[in-house]
Amino acid sequence: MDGFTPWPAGLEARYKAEGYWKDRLLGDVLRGDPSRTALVAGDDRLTYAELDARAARAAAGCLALGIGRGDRVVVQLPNTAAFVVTFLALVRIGAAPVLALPAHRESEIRYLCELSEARAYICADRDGDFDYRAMARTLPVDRVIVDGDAGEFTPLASVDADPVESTPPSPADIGVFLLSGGTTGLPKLIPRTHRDYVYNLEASAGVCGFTPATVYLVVLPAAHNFALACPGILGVFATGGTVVLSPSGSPDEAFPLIERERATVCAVVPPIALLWLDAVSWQEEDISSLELLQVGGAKFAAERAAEVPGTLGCQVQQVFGMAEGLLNYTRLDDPSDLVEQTQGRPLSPADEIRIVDEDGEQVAPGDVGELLTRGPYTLRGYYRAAEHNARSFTPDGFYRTGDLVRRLPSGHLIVEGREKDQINRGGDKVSAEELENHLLAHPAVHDAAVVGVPDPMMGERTCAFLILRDGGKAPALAEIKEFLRTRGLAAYKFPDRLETADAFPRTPVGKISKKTLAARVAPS
Ligand code: OOB
Repeated sequence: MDGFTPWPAGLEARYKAEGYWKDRLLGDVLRGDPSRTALVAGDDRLTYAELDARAARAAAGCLALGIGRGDRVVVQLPNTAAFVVTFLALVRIGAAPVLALPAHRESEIRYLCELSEARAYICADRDGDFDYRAMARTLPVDRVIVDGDAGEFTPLASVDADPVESTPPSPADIGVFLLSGGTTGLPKLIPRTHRDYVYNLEASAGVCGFTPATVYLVVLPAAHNFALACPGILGVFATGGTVVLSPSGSPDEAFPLIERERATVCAVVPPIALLWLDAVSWQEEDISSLELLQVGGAKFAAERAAEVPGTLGCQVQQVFGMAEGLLNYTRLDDPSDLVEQTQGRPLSPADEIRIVDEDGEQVAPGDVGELLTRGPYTLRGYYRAAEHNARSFTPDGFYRTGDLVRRLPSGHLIVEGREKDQINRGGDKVSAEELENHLLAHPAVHDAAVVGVPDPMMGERTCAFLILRDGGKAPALAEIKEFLRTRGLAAYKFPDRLETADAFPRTPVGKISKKTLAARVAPS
């Protein structure tokens, strides 16, 4: 597989011998009782047998279009049954979905199509005012498949044929590509093999106590690793429970679904958890079925975590994960101080953790340093990114997370900050360099530096410092947003605030000091 960095043979043998990697495939995760409900989405209510049959027909339909093993397909679908069926169909025939978020726009999607040399792009017809079909017309792919009104393109409903036998993929093949949060000018693709992702979702389902009685409400984008496989949709399928899709995490949409479907588990980012903690006082729905609220993607404050059981009537679990692999969970039987104050401990006994200083030396136990990790479900290299990989991994294959953590004697990690040049906007990741590059294209901008500003709801918001060209007039925030929209950048990456500067403060080695810049706008 070109562009894929395999695990070394010694570790591969170990992960197999110790039972982390089994010969299981992502296409075989539907393990529930055939007559039980697997998926509830809008008006769709599918049993395991029905979902299996739909996936088999869609898989045959893809094969008939010439999509098959080893192909990549960019998938950009919202939380609908079509997403689930499409995902299952592609992984069954060994075509790897490249999972874009519904919020991505031409800048991101074009790059994903190019980098992955996608055979097809599968999208919805619209998202509110935005027309995916208009965007699709300019993309470098031979085939566009549209869920809904397809216009001149292939309707997703027509990707349907009588099931046929096909050669299954190998467990060592790439099963799915996830998107990295990114610290560079362009997003990176994370290849996840069938066997590592199956381990990821099965082990997660074990730690989170999923059973056939689990009713899992999806409020985050289904294409995000957290909602998909931590344990997520796939973890539910592997243990025989029911998945319920919500279009969003808004209490107006999510609470009625919890009440109606008697949902037991939900995964959210901190801003949604904060919203729910407030919303219980005015929402009238009965959400007493909820047993577990998983919170992750960004730091969830200990004080707020402590409020969850009393206010929402369920257990809270902190999840510190990454699309690159490593997952940390607080355990269901952890004492409350660990659940509230830490971001959990590694999922797997085979996860290796190093916490290092700037010179790469391990810090003293309990000290803060950068988290490095390797293990049976953590990537060994981004896809087709040799140069970046040389910086992102140690010579012995540890992934440099860019997260600053300290470790308690129990093994639990506390996230103390970040070293990477990224803004974590309520769980949505914004690469400073990517946004800066777009800002630099604006005619009034001479130089740009993007930093995070603390925010009570979002954790951080995005502030762009601009040095203007000689005599230039400072553009208004609305104008900059409109400019970025025309450049096809996803809206969650737009700055929330603009500041101008005459010069940027520099570190002793001459790099822009983002710390100094951030301090200028931090609330005192
Ligand atoms: C999840 O995945 P990504 O790939 O969107 O982002 C990973 C990064 C981490 O490196 C860290 O910087 C941050 O997001 N992060 C957290 C956190 N969870 C993630 N920072 C502080 N506290 C936490 N609990 O965000 C993700 C993937 C799987 C499960 C959950 C989250």
